[in-house]
Formats: sequence, C-alpha cells, structure tokens
Amino acid sequence: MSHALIVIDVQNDFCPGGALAVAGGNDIVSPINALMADFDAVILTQDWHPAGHSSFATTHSADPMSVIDMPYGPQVLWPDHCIQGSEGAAFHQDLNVDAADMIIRKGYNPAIDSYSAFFENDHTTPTGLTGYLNTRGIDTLTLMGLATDFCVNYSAVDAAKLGFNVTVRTDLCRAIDFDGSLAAAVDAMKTAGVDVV
Ligand code: VGL
Ligand code: ZN
Repeated sequence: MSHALIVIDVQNDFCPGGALAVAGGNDIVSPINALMADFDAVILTQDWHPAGHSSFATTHSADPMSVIDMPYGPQVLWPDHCIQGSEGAAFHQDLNVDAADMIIRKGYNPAIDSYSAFFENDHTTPTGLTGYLNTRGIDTLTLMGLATDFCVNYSAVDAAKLGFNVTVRTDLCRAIDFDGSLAAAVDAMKTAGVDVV
C-alpha cells in the first residue's frame, strides 16, 4: 500500500483577503505541513485559470454565485480568482511547497471549469493525475484543503470512483458552504465510499 497526501488549492485567493476567500482557509496550512512527512508522496493542486475564464461571473456579465447552464451541466459563476501567474493563484506563503513531489494545475481550459484534480467538470477530460498515481503504485489517498464542498469534494468522489481508497480530513479543510453545498458535498462523498473524518 502506497499512500499519497493530496492538498487541494491552498492558494491565496481561497484564503482570507483573497478573491474567493474561504473563512479560516489559512488555519489549515501549518497542520497540513506537519503531516507531509508521514506520506509516501505529496501532491499539491493549483487552480489555474486564464483571464476571462468561463467560470467567472464577469465573463458573462452575471452576478457572482449565480448559476448558468454550460454544455456539461450547471456551473456556479465565481468572482475572478486564481488567474494564471497572479499573486492570488500563488500558494499560501507558508505552505511547504518544497515538500511536493508533484503539482497539478487545473482549470486552464477556458471553456470548462475543473473542480476535481482528476477530471474537468465535463467528468471526461482527464488532468493526468490518475496516470501519475497509477504509475507510482499509489492506491490510497488522503485529501485536505480548499474548498471542502467544491474542489475537495469533486476530487474525492472522482478518486473513489476510480478505485482509490480515499479519506478526507474535514478538520484540515474549510468550506465555501453556499446554498447547502457543504451538506450536499458530505453526502456525495459518503455515497461514493469516501471515508469522511
Ligand atoms: C474552487 C470554486 C472555484 C475550489 C475552485 O478550490 O474549491 N472553488 N474554483
Ligand atoms: Zn476556480
């Protein structure tokens, strides 16, 4: 059994002061760093959107947090966030990025959002992470990071569907919790067979 830690989107824009701030997002950084040495591999994800991304409310002249129908299904429209190369897209300054074996970026396709570390929101286009984990013989994953109800949730559900043993450490996640999204996410993860602790 080879066990990877996957740290989801611990980036400035998801921390207090950021464009899509998640309350308490910065509180999880030190405890995440402290866990890294316990794993066979450490993987970080980085939300990485081009300016004018289709998940941005400004792109559609719509209100942030409104929902539109995209060809792949409903899409929440977010404030502009995690624009490639910006300070908001950078990892939190205290995150131990040097400990990462692998950094996987997602959301770079202008037409499709990508909450999950495994597939874009069409649930079809792969990011390549599955191949990376499989070729390294990793079968067990512990996930944490931001935000519980979006990128952590989608990543955990996809990982479980792909056959990995998946644990989500909710104490080391923080949620956006918009319109019941946190409760729905916990349900979805449990239904998919994720160990939500
Ligand atoms: C996320 C909304 C938009 C996340 C990313 O990291 O959970 N949420 N982009
Ligand atoms: Zn995003």
